Amino acid sequence: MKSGFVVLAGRSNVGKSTLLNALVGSKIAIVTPKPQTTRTPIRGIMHDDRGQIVFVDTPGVFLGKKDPLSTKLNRAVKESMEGIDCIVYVVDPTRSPGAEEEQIQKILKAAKKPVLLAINKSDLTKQNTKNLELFRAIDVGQEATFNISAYKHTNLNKLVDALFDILPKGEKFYPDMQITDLGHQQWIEEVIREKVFLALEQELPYSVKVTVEDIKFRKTGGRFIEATIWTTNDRYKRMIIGQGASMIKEIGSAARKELEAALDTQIHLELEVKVDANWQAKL
Ligand SMILES: Nc1nc2c(ncn2[C@@H]2O[C@H](COP(=O)(O)OP(=O)(O)OP(=O)(O)O)[C@@H](O)[C@H]2O)c(=O)[nH]1
Ligand SMILES: [Mg+2]
Repeated sequence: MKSGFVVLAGRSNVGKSTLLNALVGSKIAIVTPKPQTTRTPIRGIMHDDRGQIVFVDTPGVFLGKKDPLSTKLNRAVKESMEGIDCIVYVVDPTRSPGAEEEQIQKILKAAKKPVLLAINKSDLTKQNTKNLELFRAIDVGQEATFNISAYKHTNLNKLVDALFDILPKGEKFYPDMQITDLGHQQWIEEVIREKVFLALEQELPYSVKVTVEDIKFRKTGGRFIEATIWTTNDRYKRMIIGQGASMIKEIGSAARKELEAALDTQIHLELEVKVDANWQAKL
């Protein structure tokens, strides 16, 4: 038996969470086209005949802003490198490398762990583009480089084979049925936050956090969930609610559908929007 912890690291939007979900075979982490989607490291557990791999999805390294949220997210990436066995460095050749890649490479070198480079989104970059060459030239002392598509599951088996070669012999960390450390309530909050990110434009998503206030199991079956969408000012609050409450209805309906499908039960979801100007600073 082999076992160990593998961190998925890279800049925002490269597909780390998509890769986590693909490797574990279940949607654990939320995925959106917007940067800074992942806010806390989330573990996804892969069970295999050869052993167990605990993947740690991390927030993307993002240098665009110096706000308390970004500072916290960048710090979380560094902290995730402690006590792990290997790093999968995920890059996205649909964008050119920039200062963020340099920042990540510094973190990787300081971590002094084995690295595998995963050049993602190969479904979009099959032709040899200029960016692809730049990413292929990356040298962080990696053990190997893989062209993958997290979206289409391309070459993920090769990546996993290489991980099992690197990981030490060891016992399981989690029981066979467990695929994540994400708690039920936190998962519901994340599903709602994903729908907020998908519905709202530009900067607005980063002003938002979601908290579940109450989950009641109904005698007749189904669940009643009360949740709050927090934002930083009244103007944002009005935008999240939308004209005639159209936006909040859209968010609620999308979240409810996903929760119902995943839990296979009827959900009544009650959403309220509240303002807390300082929630990011309190993190
Ligand atoms: N075409 C294609 N799109 C992908 C692939 N992997 C991820 N994406 C898309 O890229 C976007 C970002 O994906 P995420 O998985 O949220 O990226 P992330 O690295 O976790 O982003 P942060 O959490 O913000 O750091 C989403 O729109 C995904 O659907 C891939 O292999 N191919
Ligand atoms: Mg993510």
